Amino acid sequence: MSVARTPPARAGSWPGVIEAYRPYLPVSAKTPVITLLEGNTPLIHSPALSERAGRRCRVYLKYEGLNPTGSFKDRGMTVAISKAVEAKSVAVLCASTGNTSASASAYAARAGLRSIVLIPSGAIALGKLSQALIHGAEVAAIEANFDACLALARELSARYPVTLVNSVNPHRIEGQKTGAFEICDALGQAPDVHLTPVGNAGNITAHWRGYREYRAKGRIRKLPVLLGFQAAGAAPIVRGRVVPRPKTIASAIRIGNPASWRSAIIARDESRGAIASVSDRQILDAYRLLAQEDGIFAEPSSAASVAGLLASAKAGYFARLGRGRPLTIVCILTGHGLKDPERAIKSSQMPPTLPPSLTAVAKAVGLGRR
Ligand code: AN7
Repeated sequence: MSVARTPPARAGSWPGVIEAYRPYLPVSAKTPVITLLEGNTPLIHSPALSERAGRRCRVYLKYEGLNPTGSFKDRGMTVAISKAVEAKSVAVLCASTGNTSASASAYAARAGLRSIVLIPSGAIALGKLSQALIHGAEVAAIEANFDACLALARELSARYPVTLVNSVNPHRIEGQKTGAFEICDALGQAPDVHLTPVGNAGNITAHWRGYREYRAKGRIRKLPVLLGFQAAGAAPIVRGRVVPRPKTIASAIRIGNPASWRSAIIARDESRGAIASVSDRQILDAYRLLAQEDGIFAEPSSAASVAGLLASAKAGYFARLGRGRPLTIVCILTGHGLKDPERAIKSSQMPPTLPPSLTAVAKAVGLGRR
């Protein structure tokens, strides 16, 4: 019997990132495609941020929270899990600040593989934990931070027959570069500036690879400037040294020793960009601004790219870069705000509890008298 390619899970126009970008990915006719139809996320124009970025700036948000498990990780996971099945693996393993584990456990469930996830105990957002649990992963909460979990996961995968699906698995990076492809396809060119949060630094590595490959294939002419943003309390690349105890409310990027450190620096330097830090206050301000002015709910770590945009605008960066030319700017919103409902509630006023009285309700919700 020949190994048939798994047909798309739903008839329709978008087949998922492997079928959409097959010539660019490490798959063959023999690779079983495990997909939840990830990718094809919207590139949304932001009037609020365009105005704040400055004259002649057009800012777009790549809303990766609309992927099947709510983050950009699905782009890499469809490739990593498909390749794991092709290699006859029966179990996958990852360490995670939450989103990787959500994605790995969903795609593993789809493929009929076991999944094992190591998370820093008490340090991941509840939505992400709920995903790993309901998809049936073996979840181990480790009394250590993410960096220690990743070291443990690497060691386990060296000693036991499990496939590591963190972004140290090259198939993850391959899949994640499709984010850059989609941006170019939507704009008809590369943006001038591409801003992204940086944690383990897989995504900035992947995006840079995507842009370079698209240029090599003649799909775009110029390359963007890449700006990466770490949280100030978890900014090893900015400081130039490992942060043993990273601290930030942005739990997804609470990482002190990024696996793709070196390739992030290459992306930064080759693109003539920068990797800088933003404070938790700046991250939360950007988080609320996105929700309240653009109607987009992204998780706090995602808002690091927008915090970076606002700080760069304030510092006159775009004015200097553009010198009167129009600039197209893309911020990656890596994950959905619903991943972390606790943070949204903490960042807001709790609603009042009222009797079912017309006048009391009208008064309390600001409708006043009539
Ligand atoms: C929402 O899930 O590392 O720089 O274990 O969840 O490619 O690591 C998540 C990272 C940004 C940083 N935004 O991306 C994990 C994990 C969100 C994230 C990042 C993550 P990388």
